Amino acid sequence: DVEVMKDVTLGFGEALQHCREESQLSEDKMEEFFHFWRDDFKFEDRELGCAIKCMSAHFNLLTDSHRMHHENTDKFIKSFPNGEVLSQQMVQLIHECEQQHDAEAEHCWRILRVAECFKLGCQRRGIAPTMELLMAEFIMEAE
Ligand code: BOM
Repeated sequence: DVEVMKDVTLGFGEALQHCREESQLSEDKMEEFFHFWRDDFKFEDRELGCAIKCMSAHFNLLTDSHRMHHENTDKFIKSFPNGEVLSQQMVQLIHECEQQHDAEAEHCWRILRVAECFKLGCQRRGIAPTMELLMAEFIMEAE
């Protein structure tokens, strides 16, 4: 459900401010986290992987080995309206992506690859939020 994914993205994206400094992600590389869903978004910067790692840690979504904490991630997604309709699917998808990229030992690079795989998986399943939906909500929140 694209509406649920929109809310989860905007909620998750709130950690970006906390993580910019730690991850060395410059403002011009990604001013807002929802650009992640743009069709032309490039998964090239290790710093973005570091930022996603930091953002996940901010919400307690990582284990000691820097993999997704299944229970906490399920709870996090369920904390959004109708989150329960997507939580299992999202946890499953992220887990499959982690398995695909398990050979990458460097955490920031691995998490960047997992994020790219997650985005592709969401698009295939038709649960990726549209930019129109994200922009509209983002502007409303800012006002
Ligand atoms: O293996 C480390 C786990 C990190 C997974 C990161 C995948 C998510 C990419 C960022 C997109 C976020 C949108 C919503 C977040 C839901 C948790």
